[in-house]
Amino acid sequence: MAAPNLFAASMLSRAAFACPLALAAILAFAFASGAAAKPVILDTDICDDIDDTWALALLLQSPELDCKLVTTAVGNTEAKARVVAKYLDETGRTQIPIGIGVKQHDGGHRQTSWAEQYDLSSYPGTVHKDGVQALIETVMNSPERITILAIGPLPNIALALEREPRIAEKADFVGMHGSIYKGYGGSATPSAEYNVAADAKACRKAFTAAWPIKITPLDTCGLVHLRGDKYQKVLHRNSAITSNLLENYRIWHADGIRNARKDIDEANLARLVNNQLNSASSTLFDAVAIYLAIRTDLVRMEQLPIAVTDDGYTKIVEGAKKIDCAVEWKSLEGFEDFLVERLTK
Ligand SMILES: [Ca+2]
Repeated sequence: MAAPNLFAASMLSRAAFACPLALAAILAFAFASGAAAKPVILDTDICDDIDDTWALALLLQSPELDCKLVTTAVGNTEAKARVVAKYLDETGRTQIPIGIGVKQHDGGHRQTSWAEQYDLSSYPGTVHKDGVQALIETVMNSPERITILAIGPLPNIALALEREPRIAEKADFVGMHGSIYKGYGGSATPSAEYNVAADAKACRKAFTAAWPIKITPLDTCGLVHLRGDKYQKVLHRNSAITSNLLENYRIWHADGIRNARKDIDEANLARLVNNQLNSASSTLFDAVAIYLAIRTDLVRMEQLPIAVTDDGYTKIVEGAKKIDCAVEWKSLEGFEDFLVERLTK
């Protein structure tokens, strides 16, 4: 967080001890009265899993963060950029530049049909064809320290570090990566987490660079779902942020079922999609990385020496670079409330 104004600063230490609610009110005052937001770049593999779209929505709804660029990662990064552009256009945030990341193929992804008709040249903001260069320039030209918020595999970040290693001196790195003590679904055995395993070499490059690193591994991010009243609040909010998010959720979910059951008829497909859409979110891994760029009070952090193995594990290895890891929730419910409050405001 950037320094709040003098009034807020003078009240912070007393309020932090006296009453958490008072602290929240003072922080809200600080931002309402013009405290500078933290500049961030979002590097996202949006369209593979749906949680990136939830993370993007949370970022747009968080006044503590000022998004200077969104870069798309993995696969058909141009098709993914169309989804980002349409979402930013629909939500009135087209001042945010978009960078097309390293393109790996021309195929489709689970959400890309949502923006198939969107013409990138009609995006009112800037679209950089070389997203990696745009990321480098955004970091190097930023008057203040910037945060790279990475919520996918890291081919863009690895290439950026290769082209311009000095970005690691000018940026902080916050990511959704790895698995320390727990694996998928809270299992007692660590997993080769997808964002690491999909490009372990790139992750190792990012995790050994000179910048400070903060991650939410599966230990925390793998446990986040919205269900019940919390999910219903998002479902029925009907704002540009939530309705476009839910449209993407619908297309993503339908596409997943179609891929798994090629012979499914339309009526059955609609029934299955509606059941899911009306009841709960999927696991919202990436939303926790956005939260970590703002606050860490709801998680327990450990600074650990982390090495990335060739098969995609993040292991504690003496002598490896120390990384701040969110290893456990102090209040998962508190985070879910935070997420719902942000998305529905
Ligand atoms: Ca992701």
